[in-house]
Amino acid sequence: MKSRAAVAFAAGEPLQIVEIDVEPPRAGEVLVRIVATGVCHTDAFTLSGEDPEGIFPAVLGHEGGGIVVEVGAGVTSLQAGDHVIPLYTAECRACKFCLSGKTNLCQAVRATQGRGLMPDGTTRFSYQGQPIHHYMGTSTFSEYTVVPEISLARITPEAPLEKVCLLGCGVTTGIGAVHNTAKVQPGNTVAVFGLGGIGLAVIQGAVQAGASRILAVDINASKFELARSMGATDCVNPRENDRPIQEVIVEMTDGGVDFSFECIGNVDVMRSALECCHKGWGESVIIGVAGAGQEIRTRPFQLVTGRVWRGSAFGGVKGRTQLPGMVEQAMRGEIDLDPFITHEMPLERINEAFDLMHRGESIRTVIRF
Ligand code: NAD
Ligand code: DAO
Ligand code: ZN
Repeated sequence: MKSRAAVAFAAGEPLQIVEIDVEPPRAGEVLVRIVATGVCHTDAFTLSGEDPEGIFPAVLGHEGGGIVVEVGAGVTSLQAGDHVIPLYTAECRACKFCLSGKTNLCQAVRATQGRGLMPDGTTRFSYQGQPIHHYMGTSTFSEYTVVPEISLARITPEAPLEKVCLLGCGVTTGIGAVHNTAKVQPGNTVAVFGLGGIGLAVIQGAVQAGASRILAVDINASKFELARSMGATDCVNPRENDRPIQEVIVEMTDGGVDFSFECIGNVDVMRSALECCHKGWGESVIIGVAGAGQEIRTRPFQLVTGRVWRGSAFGGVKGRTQLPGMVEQAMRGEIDLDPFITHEMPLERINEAFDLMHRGESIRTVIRF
């Protein structure tokens, strides 16, 4: 079938809106009509050429919501008409990782997904006879996409897809990191570095967890108003301080915070986030994705003296099991998606969404098909 899609033909070039060919789903696969998709910093990271796994040409996009059109042979958990959120972290419920009870990092389709292919090693997308790669197993920048059954969370059809699509990445990542990775408790203090979609979701998660103080850190002061309205108690701009920001935070918080979250992808900020944690027990969670080949540094004594460095992918959330419940939470108003949606536009204007992000003017742009 034909599908309108925004294709990344080469790193560093704008996406091109073209009509691609999409093959029907094969065994274990599902054809989905994407209704809406968010545009995340990670899409921009891949498009920039910095992503070591970036492959071109490809259909990017990983924050979508859609409706099942057709299922391939052997698909049992979904049928046409089901409302779904594609998952860049699959959940097969059978691999060593899924069965460990310790991680959400299912590996069932990891190898082929990383090579921009479906699990059988081929692609369902082409343009003028030339193959186009998949991206993160989701490729939501196409009106029609093909996704493995194990990479789809079935959600209530009552949920507005143009909002809950954000649970496909940013909001789930931030809120999940607070509850599943850090396990923030009532009364804890929290510092959040980077107030994009991920950092603001961390703030929302910290409020849910009952954090007593939430320090919001960004070099773009225009982010502070929204951060405050979402529950930040203190806003800190590193550019307005002439000493390392970790020193400022340690002083503001009587020795450091209980938890910090790096939501930027900057290895120097990762160090600040670790070192602003309280001696003896403070924990820092890395969420941001740094450029290829970059490394983190600190003095080992920071860890010897009780600070802990962790990382979190998709907020530690098992998508098929937990995402439907998070959608229900959004429906009940326990997760507020509205503050994240600063812009909406049709697919034809998707490059504007990237420009807004690069200028720091948007939190999330939702693309409607
Ligand atoms: P974003 O670009 O919208 O937000 C980043 C924020 O960081 C901006 O407000 C920016 O002003 C601020 N910032 C930049 N440099 C700074 C500095 N030196 N000090 C303080 N603030 C600074 O990005 P986003 O969509 O919120 O994504 C954040 C990061 O999370 C990205 O690296 C993205 O790839 C990553 N990510 C990770 C996961 C995961 O599962 N681990 C999931 C989604 C996104
Ligand atoms: O299992 O090896 C693996 C990788 C799982 C993917 C984790 C991705 C987390 C960060 C990417 C940003 C997502 C938008
Ligand atoms: Zn698995």
